Amino acid sequence: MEWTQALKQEVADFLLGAELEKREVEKITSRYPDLPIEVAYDIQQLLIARKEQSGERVIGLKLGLTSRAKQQMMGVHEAIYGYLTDDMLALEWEPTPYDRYIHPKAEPEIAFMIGEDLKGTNVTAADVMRVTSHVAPAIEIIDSRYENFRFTLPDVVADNCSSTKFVVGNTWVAVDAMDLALTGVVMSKNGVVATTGSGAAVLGHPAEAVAWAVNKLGERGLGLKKGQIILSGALTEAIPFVAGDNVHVQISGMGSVTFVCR
Ligand code: OOG
Ligand code: MG
Repeated sequence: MEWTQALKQEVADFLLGAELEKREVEKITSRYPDLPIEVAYDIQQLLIARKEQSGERVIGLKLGLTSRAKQQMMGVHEAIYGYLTDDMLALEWEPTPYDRYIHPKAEPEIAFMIGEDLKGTNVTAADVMRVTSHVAPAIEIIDSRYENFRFTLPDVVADNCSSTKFVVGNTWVAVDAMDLALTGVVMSKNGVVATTGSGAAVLGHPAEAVAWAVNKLGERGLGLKKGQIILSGALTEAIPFVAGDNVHVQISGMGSVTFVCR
């Protein structure tokens, strides 16, 4: 079949509609089983363009499915990237209402603050570390628009990688002060430990994951910009939460961050 611009736009608007109306929809590949991954990234770009038209601003990038735990949980074997907008940024201690979500889950992440533009197709983890000014602990809230949180790789890419909210801790640490692979993480819900992991869970080193995304963007002539925030991917599996829950993520050497849902 032919993926015309009009069809890509239709799919982008379908997913945006699901997000706005907070309802689950059938995955795209049920109707279009041959959706190529590159077309899925085109749809994602159109979806982000719509958000920009409605006043949202792109402030960074997120990686997804970078750890074996997440890949096994979702039944896929490749990493993905999507965009973060200003509308997705929640402040720590500022509770977000549960009714803005469909079926949300929380993930512990490392946020990279990018201090210089970075673009290319041979970018290494060392390049990423060089342009990263600081890192901080973060919590990403994912909320797939698909029924039962089930999808294939092209589905989740088109859906901007399930993104909906994120919170970044307020202690930013110089990146050269950290061994990001050995860094340990503990995620708790309502004071009870839920998952544990380490930086090495993310493609061996979180900066490797970011380098992977920069090279993928490079194939499209895109790159990272100074001032952007990059979430390098969940360090453990995601946990569901409900109204009234709080999620706390502690990362050794980086302090902690809390997300509150009301
Ligand atoms: C896709 C997004 C995964 C991560 O950090 O691995 C993600 C999903 O699991 O719905 O954000
Ligand atoms: Mg994530």
